[in-house]
Amino acid sequence: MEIAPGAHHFRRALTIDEQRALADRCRALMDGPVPAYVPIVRGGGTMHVRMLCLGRHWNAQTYQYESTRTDYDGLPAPPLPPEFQALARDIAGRAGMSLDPDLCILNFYEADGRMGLHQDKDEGPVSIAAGIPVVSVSVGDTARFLFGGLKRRDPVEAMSLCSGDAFVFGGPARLRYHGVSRITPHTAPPELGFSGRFNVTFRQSDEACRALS
Ligand SMILES: O=C(O)CCC(=O)C(=O)O
Repeated sequence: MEIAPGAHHFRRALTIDEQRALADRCRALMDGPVPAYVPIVRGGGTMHVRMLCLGRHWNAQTYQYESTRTDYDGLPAPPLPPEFQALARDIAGRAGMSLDPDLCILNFYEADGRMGLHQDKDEGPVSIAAGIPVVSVSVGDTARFLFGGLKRRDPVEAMSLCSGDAFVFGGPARLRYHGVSRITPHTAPPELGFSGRFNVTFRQSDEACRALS
């Protein structure tokens, strides 16, 4: 469903088996040798998610991507698995867009997890000007997702992102503000056997744009 020009919400884009496989992979990565952590942003605030970046690390102090986590433990960002890239390409294609992701941010939200309204604008001017989309996939508890306009104070639309949903925003929607105001606990499909919410977003950097041109 296109909810605004360039913004698409796909309900249950993933089957329950695909959701389980994605959650298992996210958990293994987040508890792996380069573990997820709770970032502290440059204003000093603590984020309300556990985060792990793949491909390159998004530095919460400089708001830039880098190869090692210089704002935390100096470890290198793990590579982006090919099956994650394939998933993101496939979902972007369903929205009629093209994405060759080299960046991925995994977030895990506990029951009290949230994320303030923000723009995704650190992937580079070329990628953003081209409207290359961000592809977001969610598994687990339902989130109240806020989707605003191009200015922070523009009105926001609230929608539920449920387990298996995908959300794509590119083209004229690429810089729209968005965030998560709350998680509804105990809404994950019981077959998944966990509570909390994984959200995976895929992005394409200017370096990846240049490598393709
Ligand atoms: O969890 C979500 O649905 C949104 C995540 C997000 O906005 C981000 O990672 O930049």
